[in-house]
Amino acid sequence: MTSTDQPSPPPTIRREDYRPPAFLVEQVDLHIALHPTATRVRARLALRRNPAAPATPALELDGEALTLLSAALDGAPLAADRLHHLPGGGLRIDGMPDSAVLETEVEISPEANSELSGLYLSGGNYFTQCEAEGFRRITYFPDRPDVMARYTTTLEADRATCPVLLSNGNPDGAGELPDGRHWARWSDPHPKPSYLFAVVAGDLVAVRDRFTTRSGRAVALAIYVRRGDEDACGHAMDSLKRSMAWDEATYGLEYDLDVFNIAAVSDFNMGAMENKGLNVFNTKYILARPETATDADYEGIETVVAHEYFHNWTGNRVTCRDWFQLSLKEGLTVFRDQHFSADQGSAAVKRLADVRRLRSAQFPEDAGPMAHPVRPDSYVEINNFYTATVYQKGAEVVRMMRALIGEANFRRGMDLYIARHDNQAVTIEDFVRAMQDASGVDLSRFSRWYAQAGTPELRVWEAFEAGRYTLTLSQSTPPTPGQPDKQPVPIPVAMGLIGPDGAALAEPQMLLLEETEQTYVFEGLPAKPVPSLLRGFSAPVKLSGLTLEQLGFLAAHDTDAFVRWESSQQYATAAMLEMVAALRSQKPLELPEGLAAITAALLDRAMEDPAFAAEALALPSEEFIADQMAVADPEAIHAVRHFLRGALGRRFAARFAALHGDLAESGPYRIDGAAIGRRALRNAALAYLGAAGETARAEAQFAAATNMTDSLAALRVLADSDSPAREAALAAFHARWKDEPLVLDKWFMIQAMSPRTGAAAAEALSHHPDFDLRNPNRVRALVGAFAAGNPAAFHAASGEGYRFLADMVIALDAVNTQVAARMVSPLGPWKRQDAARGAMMRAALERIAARPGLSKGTYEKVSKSLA
Ligand code: 0A1
Ligand code: ZN
Repeated sequence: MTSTDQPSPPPTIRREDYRPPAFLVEQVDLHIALHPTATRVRARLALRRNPAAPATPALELDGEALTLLSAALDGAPLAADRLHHLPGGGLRIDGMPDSAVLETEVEISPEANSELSGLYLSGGNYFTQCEAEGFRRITYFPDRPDVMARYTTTLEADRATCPVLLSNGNPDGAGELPDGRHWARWSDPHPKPSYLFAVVAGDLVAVRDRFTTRSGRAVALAIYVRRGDEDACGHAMDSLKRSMAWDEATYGLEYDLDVFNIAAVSDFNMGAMENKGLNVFNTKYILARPETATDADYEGIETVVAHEYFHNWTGNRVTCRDWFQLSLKEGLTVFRDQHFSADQGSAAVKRLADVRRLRSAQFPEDAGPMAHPVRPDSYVEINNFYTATVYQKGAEVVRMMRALIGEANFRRGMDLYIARHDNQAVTIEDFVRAMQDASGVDLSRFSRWYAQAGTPELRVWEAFEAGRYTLTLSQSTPPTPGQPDKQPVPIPVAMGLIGPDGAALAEPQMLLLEETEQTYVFEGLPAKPVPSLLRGFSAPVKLSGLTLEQLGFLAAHDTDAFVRWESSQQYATAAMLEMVAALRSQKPLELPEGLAAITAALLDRAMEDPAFAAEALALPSEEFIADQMAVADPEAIHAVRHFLRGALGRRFAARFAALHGDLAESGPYRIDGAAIGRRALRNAALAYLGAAGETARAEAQFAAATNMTDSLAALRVLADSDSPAREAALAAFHARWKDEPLVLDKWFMIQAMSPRTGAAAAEALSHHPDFDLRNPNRVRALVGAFAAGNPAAFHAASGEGYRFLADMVIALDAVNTQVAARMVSPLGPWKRQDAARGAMMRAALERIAARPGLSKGTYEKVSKSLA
């Protein structure tokens, strides 16, 4: 390459290029001698030619950041002319027989691994992360999910610093070695892909419990944490046992090993990982005490513990053929964890939270430069596709499938899927086929949901004459990158008709909109009904066409909690968009009386279901309003929302104050749904009072709080205020919690998301001694929260917010490329901003793109954003 040549862009991997592996691995025996800078990994692979693949003389193995010490085939050292190092770090071995035993030894440095993929050190302890392609950073291997093998793992380390030695499967021996070292052997009877391999070693303590499966298998449960955190594992353990029982009761799926271990680590790229028999968790999703964790944290723990446990069948026993099939395990498993959490408390409130999340994370993704189908067609870096589309939209697609074929057929379909494909690596088509075969329902058209990106838009028209009500529904899906033209998708629309007095005028039913437009006729109605559509959010679409009057009516009268909530949100959205327009033409802002009436009605009924009331009282986010505009106006949106919160707070001050007083907690702290709902409503009232300028209550609550939910809610109000108590409260919080990393994350996050924090203040926080670019939780708490959760500051007209994010991405890309690439997302939708902001966002992207040596993950995000 001459000096003027650009390095060639990293290759695109395409789904259509899938080829079965040339060789399969039957057995893997690993011996890992742990050392911070020089860990030795010996691997013995029993290989066999794959009868299902065209014969090739060479074996290719993936490898990355490995130093090869030796390689032997069937006991004989491999001659140099048969062993070739490949450009990406892999190996090629020529002249392969049909079956062979390959033995390699490599050296790796866990300490040098800031990528947190492969084997790394965190707080002096060893952890691994192998999904998606981290196993190749531990040993040479065909590191792809369709190579499933049985593993034994022998670990060896210093006994004093590494008393705990864990891997997948069941324990299979342990003993002493000279020089203060010891060993332990693990053996996993179930064939698995390499991405489910795990090792945890170090000075950790176990919190233990037991579970007996319904067929009588005794399972020893353990959660490994750092000394001092043992008292913070109760909720995680309880969630695990409830998950195990739920999967037996709901799907007849039992656990399949003698032990189930979880280890918690504070440096982790994601939430948690479902390694076979040895889940590894971000501490954020394990540790909780009332003083340090919020109700949302408790709910997050329950959900993530369940999610990783459920992967044991949907992901591990039946896994993915290739990474394009990621939603096969992720969409299905999110569907399962959502269902589980709904069963634990209020299903309706859980559904609102899930829909809110889908809309805030997935809808924007589907409308932006990285839009992709639930089953993508191509990628550059697979780590960029652990997305809200693959996870949350994937779960919605499974949910719709269940609605179409019915619950009983869905259960039969799950049984068939697992019976057919246990111990196989399969595709999304295999899953759909099982559902189709079990139900007899043709799902070929439905499969478009997996293939087509973009959020379908559903429109409603109505006519009423002489007792005959005609409802016309139409759909269209906007173009997305690489997919200019879309076909209609089958949309299940759960609905009812409501009469003027609020009574149902027809039985609730499920319409199926399969074509671009369909008309449904209802005869013999006594009066013109209001249609209640998409009950329970029966499809992940955008609905429009109802009038403000109808929305107000539904918010007050519908029997479906989702439609009541949705209608009040849609009403508020419409009102806020009008106010943004008013503000832009220099008109004074006023509290819309219709919105005040909806709020009054919500307050009247608030105590019937406090959790629901808290959700319904929250105004749509600034991001959501921006998504409804052709060209966003972050300043005006922020001003409108700020004004409205203040105006509602003032109008209903007495009622909010009464709620806040009445809902004061008495007795011990509890984390059941009722108690969580009461705290949520009480803190919603506190926030409205704060918005109206009344911060005395927040000060008192902050001083007296005995749980983190109340403490943080009060701190948020103070942080968003111009009260003199703001700085003192932030300083007191820091002083009290400076040694609790998960709480310190909250301290960063509150400030990052506060409208009082400008881009310059966020930048200043990145120089705080407690900020750490190597800790993904801390980066998400400051940089992620600022860029995604503080739109007014991020989109500051000066461009400082964009510059700060670009600086952070560039710095991060040298430390942890996965986290760096994730942080690029907020710069993506530059076409949705005005010309000046759009140009500055582009400039920030171009500055990142121009960096020499950029990782392929960050390159993919930046180049697709610029396209
Ligand atoms: N399978 C995990 C998600 C996960 C993906 C990648 C990771 O490291 C790069 C870690 C976890 C889940 O769905 O929970
Ligand atoms: Zn998952």
